[in-house]
Formats: sequence, C-alpha cells, structure tokens
Amino acid sequence: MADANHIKDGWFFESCSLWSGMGFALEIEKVLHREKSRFQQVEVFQTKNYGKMLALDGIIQLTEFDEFAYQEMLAHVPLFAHPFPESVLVIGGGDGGILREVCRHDCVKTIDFCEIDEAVIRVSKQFLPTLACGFDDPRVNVFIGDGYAYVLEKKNQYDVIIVDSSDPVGPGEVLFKKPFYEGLKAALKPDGIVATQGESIFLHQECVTNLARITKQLFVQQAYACIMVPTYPGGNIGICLGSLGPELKQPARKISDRVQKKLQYYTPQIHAASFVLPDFARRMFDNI
Ligand code: SPD
Repeated sequence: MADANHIKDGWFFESCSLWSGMGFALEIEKVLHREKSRFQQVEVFQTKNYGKMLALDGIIQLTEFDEFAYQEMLAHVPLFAHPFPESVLVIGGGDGGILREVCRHDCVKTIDFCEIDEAVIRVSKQFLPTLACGFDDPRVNVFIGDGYAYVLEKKNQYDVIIVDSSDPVGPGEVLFKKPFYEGLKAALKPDGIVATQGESIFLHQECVTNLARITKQLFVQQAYACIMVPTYPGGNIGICLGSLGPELKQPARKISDRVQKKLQYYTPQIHAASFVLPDFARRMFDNI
C-alpha cells in the first residue's frame, strides 16, 4: 500500500514497496471523490493533463489518458486468441474498462463479472462513465464478492477468464498464487484461456517469473505479453496468459472493421508483436 500522505503541493505521489526506490507523480487539479470502503481507500482525481484518475489505496489504477491500452489488450488478446468465446468471466476491474471491451465481442453470450468492492463500481459509474458503460449490457451478471472464492466454486464453465487485479500486496496477493491458478484452470472449459494482470518485466521480475512458472506447470501453453502504459510504474505492464488449447500469440478470429475503428491500441499486428520481448525478458522466461 502507498503512503497515506500521497498528496503534496497539488501533486499525487505514487510509491509502493513493490517498486521501492522509485516513485511516480501526477499533477492534480481537484479531488473529485474520496471514501474508505470496506476494503480500501477509493479516490478519483481530476489531473491537470491526464484526465480523471482512479486510485485504490494510493495506487494508480487508471487514467483516462491511457486506460485504453491496458483494457483493450487484457481483454482482446485472450478473446481474439480463442476461436469462439461464448462464456466469459471477469474478475476484478470494478471500473468496468475490461467489461467495456469484452462487450464488443458479439459471439460472447454471457459475461460473469465478480468484483470484491462495490464502491469501485459505484464510484466508476459516477465519475468514469466512459469506462463503466458495460454494466447494463444484458449479457452481464454482476457478483459482488471475493473473486478467489467465486472461482473455486466454478467448474468447466468458461471459455475465457480475465483477471484484472490490483497489485500483489494485501488482499490481492492470493490472486498471484498457485491455488488461485488451479481454480482458474478448473473453471475453464477444455479449450479455455486465462489472462491475468502480469505486472512489469522491469520492476517485478520475481512476481512475473513466478506467474510464468505457475502457468507453465498448469497449462498447455503459457505466454507473456507486454503493454505500454505511461501512467503505470515503469511505463509498462504485462499480461500473463495460459491456454488449455488455442495458440495464444496469434488471433484466431478476424476483427471486424466496426470494432477495429473503436479501438486505439489493439490490432492483430500488436497482438502478435506484444509477445516479442526484450532479450533480458526472453531469457528470464526461458530459464523458468
Ligand atoms: N500498478 C497498478 C496495476 C493496476 C492493474 N489494474 C488496473 C485496473 C484497470 N481496469
């Protein structure tokens, strides 16, 4: 968790034990919302140059400036790698950004959505309507509760599971451990794909290699994709993927012009390119 005193002289400072010795700051114009929910401090700021910003326990979850990069990639890479996803589960991501992207897929018939903190959904609907726009889609079933417990109850049900977690500190830590991934695997149909928030190849090497090791042990295929996101620590974040069948590194389906025109980051080319990693990272994964 970040220091509670993360606002100073009109600047929001993000620092965290996970990327110690480094910080990131955004100039803010206004605190739009602040509440202590049952689980965390939920804050929305109007920044000077990066639109609105959502922070949980002092950690930036998104800015309007670059949120599309993360949401599009975490949703569309697994969904386009799957030849015909009908049943999708989204864990976390109460801001609704991932949901917005999943809803763009006409072949998807049901979207179960499990978020532990109702406050994140409520606040996002109020302050971030361009993200929280998928909750009224008739295919969406919202469950407020613990994603870990939710997954353990599901067997053989989903084509794609997307985990949009915060960082592995505090309660979120269990979502980065093997028992959770065993649960994800059991919840997938035989050809299913899982995609989880995979932190940074620069800043979180232990976490990233651990996720890769777990997915390699449990899934038929494992891969890691990189996304550029300036307002995340180090300017990048990754997706850890596991597949029980389909090839992950190439889309299995064509994207329609209608959908492509609405996107700002994902293309079939960037789908494949995001798996081409800098050499230090390639070696890191080769050695797991
Ligand atoms: N270091 C912050 C990682 C945040 C990942 N989740 C973001 C949620 C956006 N939907």
